[in-house]
Amino acid sequence: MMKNVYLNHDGGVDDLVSLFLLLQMDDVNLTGVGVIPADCYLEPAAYASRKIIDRFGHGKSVEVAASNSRGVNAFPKDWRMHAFYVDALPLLNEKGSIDAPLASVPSHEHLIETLRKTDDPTTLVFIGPLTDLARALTKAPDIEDKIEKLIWMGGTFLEVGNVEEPEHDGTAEWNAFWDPEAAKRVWDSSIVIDLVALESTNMVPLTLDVRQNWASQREDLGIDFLGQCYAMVPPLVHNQTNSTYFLWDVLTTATVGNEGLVKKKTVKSIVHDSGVSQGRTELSEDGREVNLVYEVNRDSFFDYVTELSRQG
Ligand code: AGV
Ligand code: CA
Repeated sequence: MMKNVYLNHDGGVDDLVSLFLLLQMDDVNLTGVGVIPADCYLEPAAYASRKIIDRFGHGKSVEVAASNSRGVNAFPKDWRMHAFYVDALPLLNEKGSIDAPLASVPSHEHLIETLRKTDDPTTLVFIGPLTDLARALTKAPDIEDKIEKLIWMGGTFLEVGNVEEPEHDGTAEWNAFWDPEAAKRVWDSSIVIDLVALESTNMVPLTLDVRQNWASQREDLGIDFLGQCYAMVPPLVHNQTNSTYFLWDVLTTATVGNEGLVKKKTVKSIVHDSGVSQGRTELSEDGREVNLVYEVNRDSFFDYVTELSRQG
C-alpha cells in the first residue's frame, strides 16, 4: 500500500539526503516538502531540494515550500553553511535549470493545504524543529485528523544532549532547542509521535569505513551522491566533538521505509520550554505518550541506505 508522506526539513546534509531517500522508496507518495531555515540558510536549501527532486525524483512532481518561521536559539553559522555546498554540487547542476515547483505560500500554510487536499491520512516526517507544525496546528486545528502520525528527529532522555551553548545546561537536543515552545505545542496535541531521539542516532555516527564503502561504489550515481554529501561534514575519527556528524535524519527517514531497523518503546514525557534546560525532553508520569526509538541495528541500517540509494 502507498503511504502518504509530507517532509519538513532544515537543509542539513542529512536532511537533503533524507529527501533523496524518500524519493527512492517505492511505497511512499511524497505529497510535499517544507524547508525551514534552522540548521541552514533558506535559499540554497530550497534550491537544493528542488534540484534533488529533479535529478533523483524519477519524474515525480513534488512541490517545495519555503518557511517564514523564526527560531528562538540560532544554529551555528558553520553548520548552516552546508546547504550551500550541496546546492553547488555539479551532480545537481548539470541540467542548468530547475523544474520542481516552488509553492506560493509559506510552508506551514502549505502543510495545511496539502493535508486537507490529500484524501487519506498523511505521515509527517519532521527532521528539523517543529515550528511549522506548531503554527499549522494553531492556525488549523482540523488538520490533526488528517495526520496518521508524526515521526520526529528530536529530543533525548540521556543526561547529555547535543547543545553546547552559553546559558544552557546541555540537556537538550538541537531541534528541540531551536524552538522549545513549538515542541511544547506539538506535545499538547493528540498526534501520535515517534521520537527518533539521540538514544538511537548516537549509534550511527559518520565513520571513515562508511565513507570508504560509498567511495568504492561511486560508479553508481546514487551512491556517489551519498559520498559527495558526506564528504562535506566531519566524521567521527578519534574523539567525538561538538561538530561530529551522525546520520540523525537519515535514520529517521529510514524508519519510514523499514520499521524493522529499530526498536521502540512507549514512554511519557514533558518538554521544557524556557530556562537553562529549554528544549529538554524529560521522562515524567505527568507527560504525554511518545514512542521512543532507542536502538538501531547499525549494519542493517547502513546496508538499507546504500541499497536504497543505488540507481542501478
Ligand atoms: O540534532 C540533530 C539535528 C538533525 O536534524 N541537526 C542536524 C541534523 O540534521 C542539528 C545538529 C546537531 N549537531 C550538529 C547539527 C552538528 N554537529 N552539525 C550539524 N548539525
Ligand atoms: Ca535536520
